[in-house]
Amino acid sequence: MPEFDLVIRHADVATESDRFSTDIGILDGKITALESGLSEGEQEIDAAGRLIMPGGVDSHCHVEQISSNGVWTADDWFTATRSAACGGTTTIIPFACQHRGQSLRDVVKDYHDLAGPKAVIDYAFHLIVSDPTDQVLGQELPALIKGGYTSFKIYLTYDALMLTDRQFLDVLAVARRDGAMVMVHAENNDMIKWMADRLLQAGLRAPKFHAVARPMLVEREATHRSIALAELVDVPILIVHVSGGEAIEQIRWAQERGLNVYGETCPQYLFLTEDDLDKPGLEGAKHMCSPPPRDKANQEIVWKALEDGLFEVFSSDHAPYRFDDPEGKFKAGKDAHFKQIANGVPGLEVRLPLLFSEGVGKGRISLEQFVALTATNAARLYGLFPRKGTIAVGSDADITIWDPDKQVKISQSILHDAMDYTPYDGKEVTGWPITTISRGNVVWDKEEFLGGPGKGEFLPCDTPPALSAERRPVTAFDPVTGVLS
Ligand code: DUC
Ligand code: ZN
Ligand code: ZN
Repeated sequence: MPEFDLVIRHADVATESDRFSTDIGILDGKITALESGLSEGEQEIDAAGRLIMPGGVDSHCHVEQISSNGVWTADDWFTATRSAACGGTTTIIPFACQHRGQSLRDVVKDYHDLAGPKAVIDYAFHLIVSDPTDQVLGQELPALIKGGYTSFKIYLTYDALMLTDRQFLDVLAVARRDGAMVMVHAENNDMIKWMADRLLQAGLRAPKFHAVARPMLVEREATHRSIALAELVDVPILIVHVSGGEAIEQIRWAQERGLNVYGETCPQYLFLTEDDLDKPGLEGAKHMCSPPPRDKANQEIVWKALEDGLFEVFSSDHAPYRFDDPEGKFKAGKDAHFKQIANGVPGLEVRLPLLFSEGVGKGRISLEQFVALTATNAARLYGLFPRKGTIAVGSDADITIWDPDKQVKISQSILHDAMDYTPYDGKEVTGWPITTISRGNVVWDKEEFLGGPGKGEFLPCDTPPALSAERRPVTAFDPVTGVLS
């Protein structure tokens, strides 16, 4: 009887802090041995000449979620997780999104019903809180946090989802009291609406005006405001999908003050620009997301911040809406104006290869940084480490084997999501995940998907470690009890 279900031989392993050669022994979905010369496994993989890394953890993606404009994402839980697996990702953390009037508990149950039978890889949930009633704040959130939903996203824009500053403070206070990470979509709603109304009145309807109505300062203002509100409550926050220099300046300012403010960026801010929204006809819609991609100078600033360690995580923000589909981007019709076009871009499968090729391959970030940004930091930030995000004895056997020299021209035809386009069409990359292993099972190998629906497991998240850090209130007012301390 072999000692292991699977042995990976001659593994050149990269983690967030280390590089070593070893065999990897896997039993019952866990890594149980890391040393050379392991005894035989029931299955064996020879990884000589390849690179072995922890499977990616994509901590920002939208799966089977309905937008505030009433459009469903193109991917369901099967196609999204298949696509993730084929791109080297083994854990995703999408959202369970509360719309006003809904009980969060019911929302979470509904998302579980969708995910359970279809997920190919493991998953956790962030909660989108859009209706922080007394019931939600006082009962549902505390119970859900105990149940392993230890992160929330809140919006400062979109009429249907956004919170007022006061509601945001209420959510922050619950996060502080019960131990949860708050993620913020930081854009100023009134500034956007004020500009969008004027643009539309002037007959300016094309996709490129999406970017005109959401300039960098809209993001800068909301980023700064979020930092100030979190500072008042003295609780960590993470600013999601940071697009350029002015928001980065705010995060750097906060970090230099010693505040626990984290940042996330995404492929669209490294590889797309606002010029992509100005492509002929309706093509620009393929590149519409919020915040929008900025100019080349901002793209370079985002790269620099990634290199310097300002960002904690690099996520896809996969928000897929098909281009040529009456239920997709143009559900409101082909003559829809920019506010009516569904807003988001896909990216689950290309997130890792894009950053590997342009970041590691071009010498901008180290391999260790790559692993940290794409797997380890997200696992740690959201309370999944060390089960996920690393290669260590006792961790889940979530492993990606890379061919660092494989040259690939990205096109929709090689991807495994349910989309009809990729915004990265034609981009040539070097390095691709050729095998993906999810809890010991090979789910992607030799350009073939081998996984199955329902094999993914729900991952309850622990208290994010940042919430366990010592507090240092900035005022005499205790933000949880409301009394002077
Ligand atoms: N925010 C997201 O996080 N994703 C897609 C669109 C948006 O506004
Ligand atoms: Zn957002
Ligand atoms: Zn998103």
